[in-house]
This record gives sequence, structure tokens and C-alpha cells, in this order.
Amino acid sequence: MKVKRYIGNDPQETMLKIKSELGSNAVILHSRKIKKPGFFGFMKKPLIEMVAAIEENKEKPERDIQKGKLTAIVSNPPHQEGSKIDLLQNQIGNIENLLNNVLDKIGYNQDDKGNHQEALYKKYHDLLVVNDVDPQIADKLLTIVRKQVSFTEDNEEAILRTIRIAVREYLESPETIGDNFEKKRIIVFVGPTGVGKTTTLAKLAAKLSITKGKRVGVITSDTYRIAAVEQLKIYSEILSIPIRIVYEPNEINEAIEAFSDRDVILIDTAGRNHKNEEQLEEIKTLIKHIIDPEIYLVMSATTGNRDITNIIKSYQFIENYRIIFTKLDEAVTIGNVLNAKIKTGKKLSYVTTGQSVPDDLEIAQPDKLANMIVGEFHE
Ligand SMILES: Nc1nc2c(ncn2[C@@H]2O[C@H](COP(=O)(O)OP(=O)(O)OP(=O)(O)O)[C@@H](O)[C@H]2O)c(=O)[nH]1
Ligand SMILES: [Mg+2]
Repeated sequence: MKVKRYIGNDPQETMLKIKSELGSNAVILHSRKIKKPGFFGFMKKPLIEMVAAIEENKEKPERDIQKGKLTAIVSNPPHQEGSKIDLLQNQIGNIENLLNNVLDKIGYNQDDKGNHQEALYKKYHDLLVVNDVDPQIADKLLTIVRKQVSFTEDNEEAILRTIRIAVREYLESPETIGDNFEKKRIIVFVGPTGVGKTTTLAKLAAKLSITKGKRVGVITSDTYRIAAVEQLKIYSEILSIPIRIVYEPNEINEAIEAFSDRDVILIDTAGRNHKNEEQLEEIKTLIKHIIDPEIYLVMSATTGNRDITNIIKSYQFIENYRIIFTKLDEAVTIGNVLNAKIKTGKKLSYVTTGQSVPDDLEIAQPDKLANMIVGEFHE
């Protein structure tokens, strides 16, 4: 039997601490309000102290934070003996009996408890799915959350908070272009048609040249539409950044070499229909010609889950890339950001939130995105 004292700001927080350390089999022996320590403690909201106990051979969930994932593992607390423990065991037995009597009296049985838990599970599953989180991913998340916090009605705040934490952990810290320009950087933007590749390139070009004072060069291989080259030329002129156009993939290295004085080269590509193999082949060939490219797959947050899944599949040929999500301002829900992160296993980098160059570009902050995904719950 392990007995430990826990303190939290409210009963839910204290219970969460107990559950995550001792597991759902922990029994509360005692609970009381205590004043915060210090001179001004008497003016503050009281803290909640709980004394909890767990039998030695019961399962205890732990967080495997190193991998950034929440997993439950089984471990046995050290063995303890002694008459005090026997006494406590008796007391717990009494409390359990008392509790069962009360539950019987109010007509609450284990089946009811199971039904309540299932109803809550379904409620949060539905809400995640309404926010466009893939149903299987919602299952995966809630299975983890259920190991951390019990699904009871008086615990909903803690459930929501734990879902948010799980989403945040799955989104992981973003990887951006960063500040290391000792070696020349070659950055390539790929993705479906019309998602905002060229606009995002222009935003990053402006940030790199104006804010970071880097020497930027722009190359475009999008010669399919006259307007595409013109669009990039206008941005280059405004930003005083040189631009080169390549018509064939094998010309790319010549263009890169011509930019030998640049710290960073940004390469725009034509929007490719992910269902068109031939068009994707062209991107593959272009990438193959570049030495050490850093690739950003640009997708729009307004694209549906099924299309995002297909887009991800068709870009599987790229071993290493980061993800940019555009048009967050237009998307009603952004569950797809989480779906794409989990399905690709690649890092998020930036999100864009409007047409304005360069302002509508942000680093993909997991906190903010998790709030957008989970915070959009409508009761
Ligand atoms: N609302 C909104 N519009 C955006 C955003 N980013 C880009 N756009 C708009 O989306 C449209 C397409 O942008 P482009 O940058 O030309 O897209 P692209 O991916 O380069 O398109 P293709 O080269 O034709 O494949 C333009 O009207 C942009 O202003 C964004 O974050 N929010
Ligand atoms: Mg473009």
C-alpha cells in the first residue's frame, strides 16, 4: 500500500495529479481545504489537499515524455509492511463499503458508470470529429486521455484540458527556417495548385531579407502560366530580390550557381495536381537535381480530410519535408493540421492567416493550434 499527500488548486486538479501518478485505482482517504502558505495566504482561494492510497500490485500509468507521447506502462510500487498499513487497509475497506452503500441507495451501479463513461467518450469523440479530426486519430487521442483522467461528468474541465495537452504533444514543436546561414540554404516549396505556395514564398522572402537581413535569391520553375512568373517578379521587384526562371529541371543547378552570393535561395514550383502522376514526376525530377534541398509541403487548411490524406500519399516520395498550412483564416475547422502532422510524422513549420505579404505568416505554435482545434468545441 502506497499512501501519498497531494495538493492542487481545485479538486479536479488534485484528482488529476493523483490519477496520473497512482492510476485510476487510487482511493481518496481524506480531503480538506488548506490555506496558501505565506502572509497573504489568507486572502487567496484555498488549496485542496487530498491523501490518496493505492494497493501495491495495482497498475500505475506513467508518462513517457521523452518520446513526446503519453503511454501507459505498468510498474509496481515498492513493497511496504506494518500494522499501520493494515489499519489503513481496513479503513479503506470501510470507506469502500460506505461508498457502495451510498451508491446503492441512489441507484447508481457500475453499469451506469460504464454508460456515463461511454457517453462522455462519445461526446468528446464527436466534438473532435466535428472539428475535422480524423475519427481514428480522435480514438487514439481519447484512449490516451482516458488513461490520464477519468471520464466522469464532474471532471469535464480536466478532460478538456487533458485533450488539449494531448493534441499539443502530438503537434510537437515546430521546425522553421531558423537562423543558421553558415551554409547556403536551398528551400523548395511544393504542393497542390492554388494553396498559396508563391504567396508564402514571398512572405518568407520578405522576412528573411528585411527582418533577418539575409541575401535572398528566388528561382521559379513555374513556367506553365505566364501570370505565375509575373506574380513572383512583382514581389521580387518590391522586395529588391533577384529572380531567375528555369524551364527544365536540369537547368536548376545553373540557376543555383548563379546565386553563389546569396545566403538563401527560395524555389517556387508549379502547383501540381496530386492525382496526376506525370505532373508529380516533374517535381520528383526537379528535387533530384538539387543538392541538399529543404522541402516545404504547402497545404491549405480549407482542404478536406480525404483530400489531405491523398495529397500526403502522393508526396510520400519526398523523404524529408516540413509542413506549411495556409488559409487558416478561411478554414472553419483546422483538425486537418493535426491529421496531417500525425499521418506524415513530419514537423509543422509555419501557418498563414491571410493574403497580406509579409504579415500573414506565423510559426506553427502547438499551443495556439491546440486551442484552435480543441477550443472550438460547441456544447
Ligand atoms: N485567405 C487566404 N488566402 C491566401 C493565403 N495564402 C495565399 N492566399 C491566396 O490564395 C491564392 C493563391 O495563392 P498563390 O500563392 O498564387 O498559390 P500557389 O500555390 O502559388 O498557386 P499555383 O502556383 O497556381 O499552384 C491567392 O489569391 C492568394 O492571395 C492565406 O493564408 N489566406
Ligand atoms: Mg504559385
